[in-house]
Amino acid sequence: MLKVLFAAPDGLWDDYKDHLPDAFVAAGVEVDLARDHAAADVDYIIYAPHDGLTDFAPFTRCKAVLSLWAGVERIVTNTTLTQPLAKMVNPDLTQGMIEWVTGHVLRHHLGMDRHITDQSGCWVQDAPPLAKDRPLTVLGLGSLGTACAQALAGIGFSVTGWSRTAKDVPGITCQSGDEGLYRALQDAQMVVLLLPDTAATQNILNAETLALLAKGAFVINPGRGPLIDDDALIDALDRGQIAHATLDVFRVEPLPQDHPYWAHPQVTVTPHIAAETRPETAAMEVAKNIARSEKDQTLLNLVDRSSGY
Ligand code: NDP
Ligand code: OXD
Repeated sequence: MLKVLFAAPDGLWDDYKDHLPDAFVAAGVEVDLARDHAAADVDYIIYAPHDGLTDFAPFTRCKAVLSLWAGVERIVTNTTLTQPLAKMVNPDLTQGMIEWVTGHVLRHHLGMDRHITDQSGCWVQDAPPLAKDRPLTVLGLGSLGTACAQALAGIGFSVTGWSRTAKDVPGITCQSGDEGLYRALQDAQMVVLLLPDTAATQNILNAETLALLAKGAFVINPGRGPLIDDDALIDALDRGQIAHATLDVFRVEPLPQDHPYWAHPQVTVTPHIAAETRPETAAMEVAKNIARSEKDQTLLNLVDRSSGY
């Protein structure tokens, strides 16, 4: 019987302990699931960032580490981790992100705040443009970025997407590489960040790249905090180069109470809730991947250590 270690914060054990056994049965693998297997006995590790497990070296027979998170920046740089690492991709996670991104894009596109907060009796007919006249850029065309880009294009937005490698996504103008970044950001009225946090993506939105956007553009970041140079963003907000930033992720989480983002009138903070990994379907993904590994099939959603995601 396979020994699977659940190495994640306490609260997640409560969420997963009933779903995982059912998922293993459905995937046809016999598993002894526990939080306290001896390291040398462990076949697979189900992992979410926490302080309890930082040294992977003693897990000598472990065949793979399966992340419950899509973003793997807190584990991929761990030099003791030599086992294959799979990130979380899951339809519920993707759907959650589509809903969060679409909602916040439409809020800004339609100028909803003005009408929600101003009910003073002043009748000013300032209709928003149609989505097709609102150039919008999604940075990152992975599982989440592509799904969001296509959902927004489906509403009618004129969507450009940017990725590391060249892509061809129906309905999306695709750009890649350094030059592509400039083309993707130039005159964009909204930018959605769905990049991983790697050495190559940190501060990708900085004073120089923010200046490429159309004046009064909107920034929406459900990716990771370090993608944005915070000082440059606040400066761009104060100067009106950026009209509003909706931010779900931060360099330090929870976002400290005295962080300027909380008090800034043109910033909306949401507490890292854009897309949540749902235990029932995430358990199925993990079990499916372990079953694949046991059949000597390549793991799905393998992290490439050299690119860091
Ligand atoms: P993927 O790994 O599937 O996709 C990442 C995308 O970013 C790919 O298109 C990749 O390009 C692109 N990329 C990476 N590095 C670069 C670079 N240097 N230059 C240009 N493009 C680059 O990730 P997901 O779509 O699954 O998730 C994206 C991120 O969303 C996660 O890493 C995580 O940080 C965040 N997230 C946030 C959540 C929240 O609740 N706020 C929930 C879940 C995820 P290429 O296609 O060429 O490889
Ligand atoms: C994730 C996240 O990476 O929740 O899954 O941010």
